[in-house]
Amino acid sequence: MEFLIGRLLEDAAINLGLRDVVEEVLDGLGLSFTALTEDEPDAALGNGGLGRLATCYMESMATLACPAVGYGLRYEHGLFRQSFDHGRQIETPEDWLATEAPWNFTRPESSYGVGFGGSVEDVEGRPVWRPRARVRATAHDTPVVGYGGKWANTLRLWAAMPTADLFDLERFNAGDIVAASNHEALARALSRVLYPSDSTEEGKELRLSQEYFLTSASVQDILRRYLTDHTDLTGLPDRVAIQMNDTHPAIAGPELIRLLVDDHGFAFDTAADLTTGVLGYTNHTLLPEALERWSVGLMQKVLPRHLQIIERLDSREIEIAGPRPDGVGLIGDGAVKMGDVAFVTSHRINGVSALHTELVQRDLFPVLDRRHPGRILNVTNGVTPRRWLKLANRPLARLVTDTVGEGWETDLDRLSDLERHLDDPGFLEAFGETKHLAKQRLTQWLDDRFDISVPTGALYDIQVKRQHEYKRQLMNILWTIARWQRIRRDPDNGGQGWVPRVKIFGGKAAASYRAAKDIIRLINDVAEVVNNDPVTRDLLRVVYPPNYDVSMAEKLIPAADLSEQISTAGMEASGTGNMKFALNGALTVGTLDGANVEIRDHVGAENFFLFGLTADEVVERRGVPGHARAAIEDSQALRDVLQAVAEGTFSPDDHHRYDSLLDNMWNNDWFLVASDFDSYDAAQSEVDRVYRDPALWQRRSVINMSRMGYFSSDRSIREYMAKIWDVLPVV
Ligand code: 26Q
Repeated sequence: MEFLIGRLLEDAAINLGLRDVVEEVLDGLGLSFTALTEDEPDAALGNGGLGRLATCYMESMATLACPAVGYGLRYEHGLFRQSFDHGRQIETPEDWLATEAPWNFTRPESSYGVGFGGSVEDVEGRPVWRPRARVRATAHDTPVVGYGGKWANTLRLWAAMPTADLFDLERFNAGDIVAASNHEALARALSRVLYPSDSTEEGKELRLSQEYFLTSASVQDILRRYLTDHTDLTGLPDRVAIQMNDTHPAIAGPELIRLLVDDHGFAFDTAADLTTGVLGYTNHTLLPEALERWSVGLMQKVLPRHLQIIERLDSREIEIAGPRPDGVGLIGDGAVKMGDVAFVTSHRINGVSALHTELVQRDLFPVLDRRHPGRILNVTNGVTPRRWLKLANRPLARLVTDTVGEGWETDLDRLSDLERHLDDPGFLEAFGETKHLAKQRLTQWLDDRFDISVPTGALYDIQVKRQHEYKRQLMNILWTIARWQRIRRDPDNGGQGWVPRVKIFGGKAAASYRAAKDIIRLINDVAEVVNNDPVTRDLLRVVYPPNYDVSMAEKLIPAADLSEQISTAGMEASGTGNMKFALNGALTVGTLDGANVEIRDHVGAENFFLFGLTADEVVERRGVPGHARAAIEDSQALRDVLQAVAEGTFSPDDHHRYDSLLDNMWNNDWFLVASDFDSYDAAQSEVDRVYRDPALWQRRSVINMSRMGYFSSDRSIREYMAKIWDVLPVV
């Protein structure tokens, strides 16, 4: 459902080996390459990590010559644009299609009908679905060029159009004009807008219809392609693999079974076996509110035939794996559980980091895992080094080539050669210079774009990601307040001075997510006070540039000294920003969560600022009544911070602005900000200590970068190819 693409021009130019040539030619014409690239809209057809991962994987598949099509929706409006009004988030519609899209190739010949609603009739003992409405899906293709330019794949995005077939016309002629135009309204709505909620359940009929529209068009396209070269559909699992990106397309199982049974005459069990052989399911979240469930009533209304198939799949699961405990099954509490549907229709289910996969096994699918042992496996996420190093950080990429030679772009383990230069003063100086340059580029941009001025000589401490309580931007800003209070109390820190810090935040909150929006406002309110305080100005700044997107990430990440990966343990499935920062030489302050665990294993515990409760301790602590109150009462620093917020220090015009946030801190604190605060504070002191020793910091920075080879998305894709898809490169 999501591809968070960003801009493509420079990416394509790099992968074709033409970037510098293009720049030179444009120079000769008096045109600026940078200005040209910035003319391209940043395509944000995704919310966050899941959509960006899909895009990195598309790029890696093209680079590895793994023949693949990425299927998605051509949303007219991508993720909303974020701006701030007196610190409050305002959402406005995004308009990436407003300008001519040079990457778009419309394929009117690739077009399919997708049915909705209606009823299932029994025709001579066979079920026949008679949909009430039909919408056409038309393909819009974007080429995805692999590094080296030897192979390209296709990103195929479906646009919804009203059907002009007899079906409508009959109704129209019969005088049912409203019903006939309902199709038009449905079609226009289907690919109109991306659902802007990251990890929150949206029980909307339109969302289910969007999911089915994407899935049906894609599965039909896959069968059509297969049948142009083959006649026997029993060979499907040997030739086709479909990987579901979370449960958003989980109706793919029932849909493929429907097409095999209803259109191609297969027996149900054969169809189900073929389907399971084809499908794989990647889980990206454990948050209960993000696990998709559709009420039986809604399923009956929108997809009556699929509901029958799901019921049949449910009985089949018992036939295959034997009697099962009460309360287990694809349908429960009046709703279809899409995670369970995805599980039983897939031959492999994977989590996205080692810890996450363990939790998927233990907490999400304990029963299904026991009944179908060996289906769950781990594929740790990765990021493409082409975009996230070569494109985003050209000076550093050049230094890498000068130091380890050519070819690291497709063999990221080669970064380990950097460690041989840990005592080479020439290399270290050049390495330091690349960080300095990145900071200069960033400050220049902040100044040009937002009129924000920040010092370049400070520690750049960055947290950019979607706003969500479990990611704990709140802990970060509360700590920033503590820092401000300390500097004010003792401006020269007992004679040793303060490490100057620039605290940078970025990220959008779902429009309806009240708590996340309160936190955004608090960060902006704190920035207003702190940045205008003459006592602390040179030592502490808080910056929140609005509308964080892929292009902004490319500017921020290279400039970071410190990467904030501070989620409540057990809640961040993997994280991928954590990998991008470390690849650009940032050190991480983080919890034992998601891929942080593996990053720390790779870079060495001594090169990672660890703090906080473990995932098991988090579960235990939540069971302790009054844990938040106790933690606050134990922490002088946190008490002072909360008191300042409560007194209206950052909201002088409205002392009650943060009442609900504070009440939640004292009396609930599900995400354990209070419990982890002192431990985070200690880790931040250690950050200061190491940063005061530039040689030590730089050594750790080089080590971090040099050990990031494992986190290339090429490694992840090779694992999918070998362990799930059973496919080899075609070049
Ligand atoms: C569901 C129903 C209705 C509307 C929207 C949604 C919805 C949309 C997006 C639910 C979830 C998402 C996105 C989830 C996501 O981005 N997960 C992230 O996936 C990354 C890639 O694996 C991980 O690195 C992150 O840890 C995980 O949070």
